[in-house]
Amino acid sequence: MNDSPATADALGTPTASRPPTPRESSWAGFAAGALGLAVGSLVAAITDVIAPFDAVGTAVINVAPGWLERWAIDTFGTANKLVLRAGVLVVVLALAALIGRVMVRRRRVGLLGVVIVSTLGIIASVAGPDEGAGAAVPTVVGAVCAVLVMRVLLRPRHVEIPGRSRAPLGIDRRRAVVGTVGTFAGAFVAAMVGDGIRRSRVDDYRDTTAAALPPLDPSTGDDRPIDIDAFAGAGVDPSTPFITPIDDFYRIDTVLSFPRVEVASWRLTIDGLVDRPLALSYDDLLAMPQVERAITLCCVSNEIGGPLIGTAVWRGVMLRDLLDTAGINGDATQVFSTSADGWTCGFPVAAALDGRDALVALGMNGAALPLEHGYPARLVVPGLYGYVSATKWLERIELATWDREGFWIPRGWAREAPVKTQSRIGHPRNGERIDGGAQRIAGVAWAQGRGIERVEIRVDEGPWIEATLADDVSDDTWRQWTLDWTPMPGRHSISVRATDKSGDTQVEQRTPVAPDGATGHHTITVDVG
Ligand SMILES: Nc1nc2c(c(=O)[nH]1)N[C@H]1C(S)=C(S)[C@@H](COP(=O)(O)O)O[C@H]1N2
Ligand SMILES: [Mo]
Repeated sequence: MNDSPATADALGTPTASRPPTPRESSWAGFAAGALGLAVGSLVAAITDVIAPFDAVGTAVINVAPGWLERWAIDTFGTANKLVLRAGVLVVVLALAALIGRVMVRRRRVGLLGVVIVSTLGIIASVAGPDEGAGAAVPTVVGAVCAVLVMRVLLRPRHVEIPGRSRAPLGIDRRRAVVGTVGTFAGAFVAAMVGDGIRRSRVDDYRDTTAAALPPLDPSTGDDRPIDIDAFAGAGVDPSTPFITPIDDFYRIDTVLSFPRVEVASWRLTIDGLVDRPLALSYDDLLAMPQVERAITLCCVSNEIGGPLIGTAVWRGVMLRDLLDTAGINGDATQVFSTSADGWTCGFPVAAALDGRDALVALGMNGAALPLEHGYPARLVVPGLYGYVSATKWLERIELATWDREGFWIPRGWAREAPVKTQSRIGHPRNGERIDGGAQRIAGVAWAQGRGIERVEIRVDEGPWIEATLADDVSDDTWRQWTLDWTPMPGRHSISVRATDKSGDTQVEQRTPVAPDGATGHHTITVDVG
């Protein structure tokens, strides 16, 4: 900021002065940027609006091209959001360092940089479906903080030179280092406090939503409750219990912080091409006949053998009952739904009416839906991948035509996406070293809507051998299978293929997950010692 020469060392003895080096100014920018981000996050936590950081990450998800998102889910799986956050952090701090460097010589250009970055933050923040102008405040406060701190860190020191006036000394290296480190420490504390506030808020919300649903009452038309622990075959494959515990249930969505829906004022709107639009409260839905169904849900992005699949006992209301009440207009071809976070998807009207158990689910595995899985209500449609059907934090079901496009469709995924027949080896694990002697190979196979007829295993280049199937709980759930095996020592490859009840056998040919789900056999390699 000041490069006029002066003289004095740290003790006040005159020496040659200098402006901050590019390195010092970059560090100052970096530290000030970190503080700005953290303060923004803290202010957002206090005022209960979206953190600028999350807002930018969400904006990246929304504008990213489909191939990039596919690559991210493919490469990082459910850790993709962690990677996204880290990416946003790196980019913002790199920009802050650059701005710090520019600021020393060209203050206005530096300030312009701050304005541009914060404008992006503000736009991203106020763009959220539930955010107002107040969401801009954290970014503004954070940016102002960052600029002020940067000025302090890069301010030249002045000395009183006897007999002369004040002379700028240039930057004091020690003070710059201490100031920069102190700023990082401040950023850390602000980030931690903000995070603590946010966590406790989510915990409070979780407590208010954890109330048990009223038990099913068959005398009022509800289903008989399913005894989750009593499912046959529950222990067939130790790595894959028949019902997936909530904590192990995969989670895929586009939000960085899930919406906290106010249940008292929440309504499920059913409108569009219907005779009688509906707006149903949570209690309205609970007052309708409740059904309980075990249904396997899976993600189109699940690689062969991958983890993005789970089976839960879903409890709620039949979608077709709701649509019957609303009265579907004959022109409707798509059931198009929207979530509280503005995510959308759609599936053919036929899938809601063809007799399958499409549900508006309020409960999962005997409790209210967990926040992560869509509280207060979500759709579950057996036989369709989640991205076309399973809207979490459900707010609106619109009867529409196919000119409406769900979130993933313009990003390169198929409009219609029935689940493909698939199978997975759960035990042993790929690459595992196992003892010789009697072994058991085990896993699951699924073809929701059609059901599993047969599962076969092939070891090395041997013949396909039929596995033993566990109980056939329903066509909408996966089916566990086992095969006893006494291997010879050495390395073996094991493959699995399933045949569904319509007679189709999984093809060997591998295709990628996009646009409508992977094909191919799951094959693992084990070393028998
Ligand atoms: N609101 C919302 N609902 C959503 C999504 C989303 O991104 N946002 N993702 C869908 C996808 S791609 C899948 S596979 C399922 C996953 O549901 P789960 O997270 O409960 O396993 O939710 C679906 N519902
Ligand atoms: Mo998905």
